[in-house]
Amino acid sequence: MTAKDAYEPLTAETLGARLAGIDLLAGKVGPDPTQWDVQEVGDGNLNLVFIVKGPQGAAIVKQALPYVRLVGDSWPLPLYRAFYEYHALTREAARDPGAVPEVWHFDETQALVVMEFLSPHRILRQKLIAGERVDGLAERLGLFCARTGFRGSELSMKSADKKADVGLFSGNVEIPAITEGLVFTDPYFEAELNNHTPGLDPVIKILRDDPALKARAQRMLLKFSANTETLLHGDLHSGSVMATEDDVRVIDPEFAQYGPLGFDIGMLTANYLMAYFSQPGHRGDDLAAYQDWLLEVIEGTFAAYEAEFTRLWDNERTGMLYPAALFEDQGHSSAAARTELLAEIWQDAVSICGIEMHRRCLSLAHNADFEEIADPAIRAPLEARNLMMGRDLILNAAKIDSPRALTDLARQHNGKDVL
Ligand code: SR1
Ligand code: MG
Repeated sequence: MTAKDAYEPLTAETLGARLAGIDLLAGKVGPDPTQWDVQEVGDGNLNLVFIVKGPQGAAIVKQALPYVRLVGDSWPLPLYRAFYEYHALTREAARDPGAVPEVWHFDETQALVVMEFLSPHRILRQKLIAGERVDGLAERLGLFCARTGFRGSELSMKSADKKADVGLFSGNVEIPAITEGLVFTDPYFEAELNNHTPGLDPVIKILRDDPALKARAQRMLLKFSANTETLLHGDLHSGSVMATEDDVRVIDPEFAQYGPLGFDIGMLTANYLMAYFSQPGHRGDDLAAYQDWLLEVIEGTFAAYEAEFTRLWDNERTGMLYPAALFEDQGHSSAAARTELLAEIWQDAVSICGIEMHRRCLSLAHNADFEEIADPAIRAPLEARNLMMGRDLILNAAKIDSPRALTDLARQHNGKDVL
């Protein structure tokens, strides 16, 4: 296969013959494609994902499809998302070494990325559903959000470089449009692709009948679409993280775009909270201890974020923002400015968190935390707690002034019978 060949989706049967000429893949897996064992394992919403195993090792081949896999070819989606995923992966690798899988090959025409096969890693969401703990999870993802956020912004980057990169990523229109619709807008009216668990209607009515809530969500959409503070992962939920019991990697940044610093950590927090609220549907004996651990992960993630952001502020503040020339060189501490900025990032994260909690129960793409609770009579009351907490976060973000206040609120909602 050459870069000039027209795009064609791979199959497990054709992959060996078509990709045998990629030296780095053959070098990792073995030179003879007839010895490759290829399986298509994609269970996400968008792409083909193949595990390729050979006598020398294994690789992942991820290929974009020209439509949304979850919906079918009635929803076309540009192949260019593979290009943005590739460029996001290279930036994340540079800004937080070791955080993402190694990329071995990129083919723009075929919209495919060949990368490291992470093993024995599993998708974090499945581990949380299974009640498994991951050592160092909070620290690792707190560092990831702080490093990619800080180092991808003009706190650190030269403005010319950052602005050129904003230009590059501004070509990614259709993928952010998914987030703009599915995440920020669709939950708050009867959008065509929405679905929800039977029994939730009284709670949904509260949300959809509240213009103040809708206005807050739209205010966050304005920030999301208009702020180019940093390069976001853009889809940092627990399905975009792979982990063992003590190693954590971030995958799937195809939703990468420039946006507000608080976005990634806010979305991640929502997914921890959905893991938290769904736990009674998955376990009995160790329920309270496991839920406590999930809230500790949230607090620990923000603690790691703040500590790393502060370290980078003190040591890598080389961009045009908050320059030492204005502060330290004048004998003025910049600590208060940093604290104020961190407070704003926190506020954005809290609001984004609430919105993400809503969309995963009301919009198109639900998550397995709740969906794997087969009985709607068990699922609905747990989703109702999640929805009401999301509402609190959006409406009262300004009053929730710390990660501890947020986890206290989660405990309160977890004790309420909403339906
Ligand atoms: C149509 S895509 C639905 C969702 O899957 C991705 O993982 C994103 O979260 C997107 O919103
Ligand atoms: Mg994904």
